[in-house]
Amino acid sequence: MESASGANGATDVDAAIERTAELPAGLCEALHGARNVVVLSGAGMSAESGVPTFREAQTGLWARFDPQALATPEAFARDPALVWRWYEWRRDLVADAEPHAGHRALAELEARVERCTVITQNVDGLHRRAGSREVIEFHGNLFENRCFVEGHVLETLDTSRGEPPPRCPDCGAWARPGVVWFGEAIPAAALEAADAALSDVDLFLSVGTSSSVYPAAGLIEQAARRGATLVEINTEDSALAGLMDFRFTAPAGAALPALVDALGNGGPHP
Ligand code: BJW
Repeated sequence: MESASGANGATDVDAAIERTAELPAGLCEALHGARNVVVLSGAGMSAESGVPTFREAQTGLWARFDPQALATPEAFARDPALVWRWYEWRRDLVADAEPHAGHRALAELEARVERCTVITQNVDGLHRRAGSREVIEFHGNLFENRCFVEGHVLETLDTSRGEPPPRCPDCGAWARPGVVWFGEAIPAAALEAADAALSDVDLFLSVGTSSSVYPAAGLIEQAARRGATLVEINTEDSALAGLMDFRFTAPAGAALPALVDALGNGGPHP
Protein backbone atom coordinates (compact mmCIF):
# COMPACT_ATOMS: atom_id res chain seq x y z
CA MET A 1 0.00 0.00 0.00
CA GLU A 2 1.33 3.43 -0.91
CA SER A 3 0.52 6.52 1.11
CA ALA A 4 1.49 10.18 1.04
CA SER A 5 3.58 9.77 4.16
CA GLY A 6 5.37 6.54 3.29
CA ALA A 7 4.87 2.83 3.02
CA ASN A 8 1.95 1.30 4.85
CA GLY A 9 1.36 4.30 7.12
CA ALA A 10 -1.72 6.48 7.22
CA THR A 11 -1.67 9.25 4.66
CA ASP A 12 -0.38 12.63 5.79
CA VAL A 13 -3.84 14.06 5.37
CA ASP A 14 -3.24 17.71 6.12
CA ALA A 15 -0.42 17.96 3.63
CA ALA A 16 -2.35 15.99 1.06
CA ILE A 17 -5.50 18.03 1.48
CA GLU A 18 -3.92 21.45 1.60
CA ARG A 19 -1.47 20.81 -1.21
CA THR A 20 -3.03 18.44 -3.66
CA ALA A 21 0.11 18.72 -5.78
CA GLU A 22 1.70 16.52 -3.14
CA LEU A 23 -0.62 13.58 -3.66
CA PRO A 24 1.41 10.43 -4.27
CA ALA A 25 2.53 10.27 -7.91
CA GLY A 26 0.89 6.86 -8.34
CA LEU A 27 -2.44 8.23 -7.19
CA CYS A 28 -2.19 11.28 -9.48
CA GLU A 29 -1.50 8.93 -12.39
CA ALA A 30 -4.44 6.71 -11.48
CA LEU A 31 -6.72 9.75 -11.16
CA HIS A 32 -5.72 11.24 -14.49
CA GLY A 33 -5.84 7.93 -16.31
CA ALA A 34 -9.19 6.87 -14.87
CA ARG A 35 -11.94 6.22 -17.39
CA ASN A 36 -14.33 4.30 -15.18
CA VAL A 37 -14.48 5.40 -11.56
CA VAL A 38 -16.65 3.55 -9.06
CA VAL A 39 -17.30 5.01 -5.63
CA LEU A 40 -18.68 2.93 -2.76
CA SER A 41 -19.98 5.19 -0.02
CA GLY A 42 -21.10 4.36 3.49
CA ALA A 43 -22.51 6.13 6.52
CA GLY A 44 -19.28 8.08 7.15
CA MET A 45 -19.96 9.89 3.86
CA SER A 46 -23.01 11.54 5.44
CA ALA A 47 -21.56 12.02 8.94
CA GLU A 48 -20.50 15.60 8.23
CA SER A 49 -24.07 16.31 7.10
CA GLY A 50 -25.20 15.36 10.60
CA VAL A 51 -26.52 11.88 9.76
CA PRO A 52 -25.30 9.36 12.35
CA THR A 53 -23.19 6.35 11.32
CA PHE A 54 -24.03 2.83 12.51
CA ARG A 55 -21.02 1.24 14.15
CA GLU A 56 -18.99 4.06 15.66
CA ALA A 57 -18.61 3.77 19.42
CA GLN A 58 -20.80 6.31 21.29
CA THR A 59 -22.33 8.05 18.28
CA GLY A 60 -23.26 5.13 16.00
CA LEU A 61 -26.93 4.11 15.77
CA TRP A 62 -26.10 0.52 16.77
CA ALA A 63 -24.45 1.82 19.95
CA ARG A 64 -27.85 3.15 21.03
CA PHE A 65 -30.35 0.90 19.26
CA ASP A 66 -30.56 -2.86 18.76
CA PRO A 67 -30.46 -3.69 15.02
CA GLN A 68 -32.20 -7.00 15.68
CA ALA A 69 -35.18 -5.08 17.12
CA LEU A 70 -35.32 -2.45 14.36
CA ALA A 71 -33.65 -3.49 11.12
CA THR A 72 -34.87 -7.00 10.30
CA PRO A 73 -38.12 -8.19 8.70
CA GLU A 74 -38.75 -10.27 11.84
CA ALA A 75 -38.56 -7.13 14.01
CA PHE A 76 -41.06 -5.36 11.75
CA ALA A 77 -43.46 -8.32 11.82
CA ARG A 78 -43.20 -8.38 15.64
CA ASP A 79 -43.69 -4.66 16.27
CA PRO A 80 -44.45 -2.68 13.09
CA ALA A 81 -45.39 0.50 14.97
CA LEU A 82 -42.07 0.62 16.83
CA VAL A 83 -40.03 0.09 13.67
CA TRP A 84 -42.15 2.57 11.68
CA ARG A 85 -41.71 5.25 14.34
CA TRP A 86 -37.93 4.69 14.42
CA TYR A 87 -37.77 5.18 10.67
CA GLU A 88 -39.96 8.32 10.90
CA TRP A 89 -37.39 9.71 13.34
CA ARG A 90 -34.63 8.83 10.88
CA ARG A 91 -36.56 10.49 8.01
CA ASP A 92 -36.91 13.70 10.04
CA LEU A 93 -33.18 13.65 10.80
CA VAL A 94 -32.23 13.28 7.14
CA ALA A 95 -34.82 15.81 5.96
CA ASP A 96 -32.92 18.43 7.97
CA ALA A 97 -29.54 17.39 6.55
CA GLU A 98 -27.75 18.98 3.58
CA PRO A 99 -25.11 17.47 1.28
CA HIS A 100 -21.57 18.68 2.06
CA ALA A 101 -18.49 19.52 -0.03
CA GLY A 102 -17.60 15.82 -0.38
CA HIS A 103 -20.98 14.98 -1.92
CA ARG A 104 -20.62 17.94 -4.28
CA ALA A 105 -17.08 16.90 -5.24
CA LEU A 106 -18.36 13.47 -6.30
CA ALA A 107 -21.08 15.12 -8.40
CA GLU A 108 -18.35 17.19 -10.04
CA LEU A 109 -16.22 14.08 -10.61
CA GLU A 110 -19.02 12.70 -12.78
CA ALA A 111 -18.49 15.59 -15.19
CA ARG A 112 -14.72 15.14 -15.28
CA VAL A 113 -14.30 11.47 -16.08
CA GLU A 114 -15.74 9.32 -18.82
CA ARG A 115 -17.83 7.27 -16.41
CA CYS A 116 -18.42 7.61 -12.69
CA THR A 117 -20.88 5.56 -10.67
CA VAL A 118 -21.66 6.04 -7.01
CA ILE A 119 -22.78 2.87 -5.30
CA THR A 120 -24.10 4.01 -1.97
CA GLN A 121 -25.06 1.99 1.06
CA ASN A 122 -26.70 5.14 2.37
CA VAL A 123 -30.46 5.47 2.27
CA ASP A 124 -30.52 9.25 2.72
CA GLY A 125 -30.55 10.43 -0.92
CA LEU A 126 -27.80 13.01 -0.30
CA HIS A 127 -25.70 12.02 -3.36
CA ARG A 128 -28.58 12.77 -5.71
CA ARG A 129 -29.40 15.97 -3.84
CA ALA A 130 -25.77 17.04 -4.41
CA GLY A 131 -26.14 16.47 -8.16
CA SER A 132 -24.76 12.95 -8.74
CA ARG A 133 -26.84 11.23 -11.41
CA GLU A 134 -25.27 7.77 -11.67
CA VAL A 135 -26.24 6.56 -8.21
CA ILE A 136 -27.02 2.99 -7.21
CA GLU A 137 -28.88 2.82 -3.91
CA PHE A 138 -27.63 -0.57 -2.73
CA HIS A 139 -29.60 -0.57 0.55
CA GLY A 140 -32.67 1.23 -0.77
CA ASN A 141 -34.09 4.61 0.13
CA LEU A 142 -35.41 5.89 3.43
CA PHE A 143 -38.15 7.95 1.79
CA GLU A 144 -39.59 5.13 -0.27
CA ASN A 145 -42.40 2.92 1.07
CA ARG A 146 -43.06 -0.66 0.05
CA CYS A 147 -45.76 -3.21 0.69
CA PHE A 148 -44.46 -5.56 3.40
CA VAL A 149 -46.03 -8.61 1.71
CA GLU A 150 -45.74 -7.92 -2.04
CA GLY A 151 -42.67 -5.68 -1.93
CA HIS A 152 -43.85 -3.20 -4.59
CA VAL A 153 -43.24 0.52 -4.16
CA LEU A 154 -46.17 2.48 -2.75
CA GLU A 155 -46.16 5.88 -4.44
CA THR A 156 -48.95 7.36 -2.36
CA LEU A 157 -49.82 6.47 1.19
CA ASP A 158 -52.54 7.71 3.46
CA THR A 159 -50.77 8.25 6.77
CA SER A 160 -53.60 10.24 8.31
CA ARG A 161 -55.70 7.40 9.75
CA GLY A 162 -55.12 5.06 12.66
CA GLU A 163 -51.92 3.85 14.30
CA PRO A 164 -48.80 3.69 12.16
CA PRO A 165 -47.72 2.11 9.92
CA PRO A 166 -50.15 2.89 7.12
CA ARG A 167 -51.55 0.08 4.97
CA CYS A 168 -50.87 -0.94 1.39
CA PRO A 169 -53.86 0.40 -0.61
CA ASP A 170 -53.81 -2.73 -2.82
CA CYS A 171 -53.78 -5.60 -0.32
CA GLY A 172 -54.09 -4.03 3.13
CA ALA A 173 -50.69 -5.30 4.37
CA TRP A 174 -48.43 -2.98 6.37
CA ALA A 175 -46.39 -0.41 4.49
CA ARG A 176 -42.68 -0.58 5.35
CA PRO A 177 -39.70 1.69 4.64
CA GLY A 178 -37.97 0.89 1.33
CA VAL A 179 -34.61 -0.01 2.87
CA VAL A 180 -32.73 -3.32 2.92
CA TRP A 181 -32.79 -4.94 6.34
CA PHE A 182 -30.47 -7.66 7.64
CA GLY A 183 -31.27 -10.99 6.05
CA GLU A 184 -32.91 -9.37 3.02
CA ALA A 185 -31.64 -9.59 -0.54
CA ILE A 186 -30.17 -6.54 -2.25
CA PRO A 187 -32.59 -5.39 -5.03
CA ALA A 188 -31.72 -7.31 -8.20
CA ALA A 189 -31.49 -4.11 -10.28
CA ALA A 190 -28.93 -2.65 -7.85
CA LEU A 191 -26.83 -5.83 -7.90
CA GLU A 192 -26.86 -5.93 -11.71
CA ALA A 193 -26.03 -2.23 -12.06
CA ALA A 194 -23.16 -2.53 -9.54
CA ASP A 195 -21.80 -5.54 -11.38
CA ALA A 196 -21.95 -3.68 -14.71
CA ALA A 197 -20.15 -0.65 -13.25
CA LEU A 198 -17.41 -2.87 -11.82
CA SER A 199 -16.87 -4.87 -14.99
CA ASP A 200 -14.21 -2.47 -16.27
CA VAL A 201 -13.53 -0.30 -13.21
CA ASP A 202 -10.07 1.22 -13.12
CA LEU A 203 -10.32 3.47 -10.05
CA PHE A 204 -12.35 2.49 -6.98
CA LEU A 205 -12.96 4.89 -4.09
CA SER A 206 -14.23 3.45 -0.82
CA VAL A 207 -15.56 6.33 1.26
CA GLY A 208 -16.80 6.27 4.86
CA THR A 209 -17.68 2.62 5.15
CA SER A 210 -16.55 0.13 7.81
CA SER A 211 -16.56 -2.50 4.99
CA SER A 212 -18.16 -4.95 7.38
CA VAL A 213 -21.58 -5.52 5.78
CA TYR A 214 -21.92 -7.94 2.88
CA PRO A 215 -22.56 -8.13 -0.01
CA ALA A 216 -21.66 -4.38 -0.19
CA ALA A 217 -18.15 -4.96 1.19
CA GLY A 218 -17.70 -7.71 -1.38
CA LEU A 219 -17.78 -5.01 -4.08
CA ILE A 220 -14.41 -3.82 -2.80
CA GLU A 221 -13.00 -7.33 -3.11
CA GLN A 222 -14.53 -7.58 -6.58
CA ALA A 223 -12.83 -4.31 -7.65
CA ALA A 224 -9.52 -5.60 -6.28
CA ARG A 225 -9.86 -8.81 -8.29
CA ARG A 226 -10.55 -6.74 -11.42
CA GLY A 227 -7.22 -4.94 -10.91
CA ALA A 228 -8.61 -1.45 -10.09
CA THR A 229 -6.58 1.05 -8.10
CA LEU A 230 -8.22 1.06 -4.67
CA VAL A 231 -8.41 4.19 -2.52
CA GLU A 232 -9.95 4.41 0.94
CA ILE A 233 -11.15 7.64 2.55
CA ASN A 234 -12.09 7.05 6.15
CA THR A 235 -11.41 8.61 9.53
CA GLU A 236 -10.36 5.09 10.72
CA ASP A 237 -9.06 2.01 8.95
CA SER A 238 -11.91 -0.10 7.60
CA ALA A 239 -12.03 -3.89 7.80
CA LEU A 240 -10.66 -4.02 4.24
CA ALA A 241 -7.99 -1.30 4.60
CA GLY A 242 -5.36 -3.91 3.84
CA LEU A 243 -6.63 -4.23 0.26
CA MET A 244 -6.12 -0.54 -0.49
CA ASP A 245 -3.45 0.96 -2.72
CA PHE A 246 -3.89 4.37 -1.07
CA ARG A 247 -5.51 5.39 2.20
CA PHE A 248 -6.61 8.80 3.39
CA THR A 249 -7.25 8.88 7.10
CA ALA A 250 -9.44 11.93 6.69
CA PRO A 251 -13.04 13.09 6.67
CA ALA A 252 -14.81 12.71 3.33
CA GLY A 253 -15.76 16.41 3.27
CA ALA A 254 -12.10 17.41 3.11
CA ALA A 255 -10.46 14.54 1.23
CA LEU A 256 -12.90 14.24 -1.70
CA PRO A 257 -12.68 17.90 -2.81
CA ALA A 258 -8.87 17.58 -2.64
CA LEU A 259 -8.90 14.48 -4.81
CA VAL A 260 -11.26 15.98 -7.35
CA ASP A 261 -9.26 19.23 -7.41
CA ALA A 262 -6.22 17.15 -8.27
CA LEU A 263 -7.94 16.23 -11.52
CA GLY A 264 -7.81 19.87 -12.58
CA ASN A 265 -10.43 21.69 -14.56
CA GLY A 266 -9.73 20.12 -17.91
CA GLY A 267 -13.10 18.39 -18.42
CA PRO A 268 -13.52 14.72 -19.27
CA HIS A 269 -10.34 12.77 -19.89
CA PRO A 270 -9.82 12.23 -23.64
C1 BJW B 1 -15.97 8.60 8.19
C2 BJW B 1 -16.41 9.80 8.65
C3 BJW B 1 -16.14 10.89 7.83
C4 BJW B 1 -17.02 8.41 10.08
N1 BJW B 1 -15.49 10.70 6.69
N2 BJW B 1 -15.31 8.43 7.06
C5 BJW B 1 -20.80 -12.56 4.77
C6 BJW B 1 -20.15 -12.64 5.99
C7 BJW B 1 -20.81 -12.34 7.19
C8 BJW B 1 -22.15 -11.97 7.20
C9 BJW B 1 -22.80 -11.89 6.01
C10 BJW B 1 -22.13 -12.19 4.82
N3 BJW B 1 -23.02 -12.02 3.79
C11 BJW B 1 -24.19 -11.61 4.30
C12 BJW B 1 -24.11 -11.52 5.65
C13 BJW B 1 -25.20 -11.09 6.60
C14 BJW B 1 -25.38 -9.58 6.69
C15 BJW B 1 -24.05 -8.97 7.12
O1 BJW B 1 -23.27 -8.50 6.33
N4 BJW B 1 -23.82 -8.96 8.42
C16 BJW B 1 -22.58 -8.41 8.96
C17 BJW B 1 -22.93 -7.20 9.80
C18 BJW B 1 -21.87 -9.47 9.75
N5 BJW B 1 -25.85 -9.04 5.43
C19 BJW B 1 -27.14 -9.01 5.11
O2 BJW B 1 -28.00 -9.43 5.85
C20 BJW B 1 -27.49 -8.42 3.77
N6 BJW B 1 -28.37 -9.28 3.09
C21 BJW B 1 -28.02 -10.51 2.67
O3 BJW B 1 -26.89 -10.94 2.79
O4 BJW B 1 -29.03 -11.21 2.07
C22 BJW B 1 -28.80 -12.57 1.67
C23 BJW B 1 -30.02 -13.00 0.93
C24 BJW B 1 -29.90 -13.39 -0.38
C25 BJW B 1 -31.04 -13.81 -1.07
C26 BJW B 1 -32.28 -13.81 -0.42
C27 BJW B 1 -32.40 -13.39 0.90
C28 BJW B 1 -31.26 -12.99 1.58
C29 BJW B 1 -28.27 -7.11 3.92
C30 BJW B 1 -27.52 -6.07 4.64
C31 BJW B 1 -28.42 -4.85 4.88
C32 BJW B 1 -27.74 -3.81 5.77
N7 BJW B 1 -28.73 -2.88 6.21
C33 BJW B 1 -28.30 -1.71 6.95
C34 BJW B 1 -29.55 -0.93 7.40
C35 BJW B 1 -30.18 -0.23 6.20
C36 BJW B 1 -31.46 0.45 6.56
C37 BJW B 1 -31.28 1.57 7.53
O5 BJW B 1 -30.57 2.56 7.25
O6 BJW B 1 -31.87 1.48 8.59
O7 BJW B 1 -27.46 -0.90 6.12
S1 BJW B 1 -27.26 -2.09 8.35
C38 BJW B 1 -26.18 -0.71 8.15
O8 BJW B 1 -24.86 -1.18 7.79
C39 BJW B 1 -26.71 0.05 6.92
C40 BJW B 1 -25.44 0.42 6.24
O9 BJW B 1 -25.67 0.71 4.87
C41 BJW B 1 -24.56 -0.79 6.45
C42 BJW B 1 -23.08 -0.53 6.29
O10 BJW B 1 -22.62 0.34 7.25
P1 BJW B 1 -21.57 1.48 6.86
O11 BJW B 1 -22.16 2.38 5.86
O12 BJW B 1 -20.28 0.87 6.53
O13 BJW B 1 -21.50 2.32 8.23
P2 BJW B 1 -20.63 2.03 9.54
O14 BJW B 1 -21.24 2.79 10.65
O15 BJW B 1 -20.41 0.59 9.74
O16 BJW B 1 -19.20 2.69 9.18
C43 BJW B 1 -19.03 4.07 9.04
C44 BJW B 1 -17.60 4.33 8.66
O17 BJW B 1 -17.44 5.70 8.38
C45 BJW B 1 -16.60 3.98 9.77
O18 BJW B 1 -15.56 3.17 9.22
C46 BJW B 1 -16.04 5.35 10.22
O19 BJW B 1 -14.66 5.28 10.59
C47 BJW B 1 -16.23 6.15 8.97
N8 BJW B 1 -16.41 7.59 9.16
N9 BJW B 1 -17.07 9.58 9.89
C48 BJW B 1 -15.10 9.42 6.36
N10 BJW B 1 -16.52 12.13 8.23
